[in-house]
Amino acid sequence: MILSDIIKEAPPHDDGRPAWTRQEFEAQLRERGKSYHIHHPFNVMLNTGQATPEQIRGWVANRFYYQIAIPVKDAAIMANCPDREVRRGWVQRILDHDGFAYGPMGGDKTMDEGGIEAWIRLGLATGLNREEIVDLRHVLPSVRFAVDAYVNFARKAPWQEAVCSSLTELFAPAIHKQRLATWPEHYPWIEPEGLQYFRNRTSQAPRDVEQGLAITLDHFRTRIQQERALDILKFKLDILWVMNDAMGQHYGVTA
Ligand code: AHQ
Repeated sequence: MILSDIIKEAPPHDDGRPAWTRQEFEAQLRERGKSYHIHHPFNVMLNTGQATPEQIRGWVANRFYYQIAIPVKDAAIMANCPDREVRRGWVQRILDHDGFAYGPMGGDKTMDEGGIEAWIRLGLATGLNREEIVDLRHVLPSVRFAVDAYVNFARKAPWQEAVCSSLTELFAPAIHKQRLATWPEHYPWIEPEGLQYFRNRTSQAPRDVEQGLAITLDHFRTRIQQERALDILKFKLDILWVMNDAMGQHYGVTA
C-alpha cells in the first residue's frame, strides 16, 4: 500500500462483517509485533553485541532524526485534535522529548532536559560530538524519507489515525529493556549514563501506550475500520523497518 493510499480517507465504514471485540482487536494489534524492528537483523546485531563502534555511532546519529521528529509529530496530532482531555494527556509526550522547566512561580526552576537531550548524551557517550549529531550530517536519505513520511502522515491523517500509528510503542518497552540488559556487557566502552534515554522510556512508553491504545480501541469500531487501523500500524512498522534497512545497507550488518 503506497503512502497516498495510507493518507487517503478511510474506506467506507462498514461492509457488514462483524467487528472484532475490544479484546480481539487489541490482540490483532499486538500480533503485529512479529514485524517490529526488534527482529530486524541490524537491531539483532546491535543487541547481541556484534556491532562495531562505527555501526553504533551510525545508528545513534540516524535515529536522532527520528527522535527530533517525535515531538513535531505529536504537535501535529495536538493541532488536529479538538478534544481537550486527549490533548491534556498527549502534551506530556512533547514535554518528555523537548524537556521543560518546573518549580514555584517566580522561584528557582529545575530543568528536565528531555529525551532529545538524553539522546544527544547517548551520542556523546558513543564517541560522537554534539555538532555532528545536531547538524544531521550522518542522516541517510532513506532514514530522512521514512521519518518525514511519518510526520507528514500525522499532519494529514485524522488525529485518531495518527494516534494509532504511534502504537508500534506497544512493543517498545521490550526493545529498551533489551538494550539496557545487553549494551553494558557488550559495549562497556559506552558510558552507562549514556543509556539514560532507554531507562526513561521503560516507564514513559507504557504510559504513552495506555492512552494511545484506549483512543484506538474506542475509535476504530467497525471491522473495516479495525482493519484500517492494522494497515496504519503496518505502515509505521515499515517506517521503523526501512530505517534499519538503510543503516544496514550503509554501515553493514553482521548478524
Ligand atoms: O524513543 C521512542 C519514542 O519516544 C517513541 C514514540 C512513539 C511514537 O509516537 O511513534 N514511538 C517511539 C519509539 C521510540 N523508540 C524506538 C526505539 O526502537 O528505540 C521505538 C519507537 C516505536 O516503537 O515506535
